[in-house]
Amino acid sequence: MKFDEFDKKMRKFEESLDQVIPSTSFMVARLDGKGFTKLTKKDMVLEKPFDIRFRDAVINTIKYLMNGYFQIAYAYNESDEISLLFKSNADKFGRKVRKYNSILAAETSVHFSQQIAQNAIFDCRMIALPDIEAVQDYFAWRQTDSNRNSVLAHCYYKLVADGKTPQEAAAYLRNLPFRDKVQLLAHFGMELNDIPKWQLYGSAVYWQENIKQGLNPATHTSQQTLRHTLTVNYDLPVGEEYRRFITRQIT
Ligand SMILES: Nc1nc2c(ncn2[C@@H]2O[C@H](COP(=O)(O)OP(=O)(O)OP(=O)(O)O)[C@@H](O)[C@H]2O)c(=O)[nH]1
Ligand SMILES: [Mg+2]
Repeated sequence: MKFDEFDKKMRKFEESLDQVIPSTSFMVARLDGKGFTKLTKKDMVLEKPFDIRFRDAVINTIKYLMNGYFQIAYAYNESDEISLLFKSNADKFGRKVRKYNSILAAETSVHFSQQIAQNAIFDCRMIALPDIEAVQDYFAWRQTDSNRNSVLAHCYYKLVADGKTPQEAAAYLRNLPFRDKVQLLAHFGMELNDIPKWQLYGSAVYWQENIKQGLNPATHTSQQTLRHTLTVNYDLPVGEEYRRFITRQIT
C-alpha cells in the first residue's frame, strides 16, 4: 500500500472519535483534581476544611491559564475544581474537544504541581452550552455545589473535633438536609456569616478594563490607554445577582 493511502486509512481510525464544539455554542471546561482527598489529607499539611494556601495555588494556576494562549473570559474555582468559560469567538485548536481536554489537563497539572511542590493531576471535561441561560445555569449550579460542599465540610470537621470518628461523622451527615446542617453548625457556635464568602460561594478570576495614564514617546504628550487586567473576586454575588454577573462576563 502506498504511504498516502496507508496514512488516509489510519487517520480515519484516529479521527473517528474527534468532536468539535460548534461556534454557535458556549464552551466551558471543568478541571478537577484527581484523588485530592488523599493529597490534601495525607500528602500536604493544610488547614481543614479550607486552606488559603491551597486556594491561592489554584488561583495562581487559573491566572497562568488565562494569561496564556487559551481565550478564557471567566474562571470559577471551588475546592479542587476550576471551571473556565471561553470567549464566544474562541477558535484555538479548531475547538477540538480532545485538544482542549488534554492540553488543559496537562497545563493545569504541571502548573499546580509547581505551586505546591509535588505531583498533582487534574482531569478535564469540555462542555458545550447552547445559550446564555445555560451558561448562567452552569455557573449557578457549580456555586450551589460549592455552598453545599462547604457547609458539609464544616459540619464534618466540627463533628470530628467533637469526638466523632470520621466514619461516624460521615454517616451522621449522609442524609441530613441542608437546613439541619446549618443548624448543626449553629449548635457548634458557627453561623453562615462567620464562614468566609470564598469558602461558601467560591472565587472567580476575570478581565477588567482599566484606563492607564501614560506618556506617548513620539509626541511627549500624556495619553490614556485601555488595559485589560485580571481581577480576582473572593466575594461573589449569589442567586439572581450572580446570574446577571455571569452574563456580564460573557464576551
Ligand atoms: N484540607 C483541605 N482540603 C481541601 C481544600 N480544598 C479542597 N480540599 C479537598 O479536596 C477534595 C476534593 O473533593 P473531590 O474532588 O470530590 O475528591 P477527590 O479525592 O479529588 O476525588 P476525584 O475528583 O474523584 O478524583 C476534598 O476532599 C476536599 O476536602 C482545602 O483548602 N483544604
Ligand atoms: Mg477531585
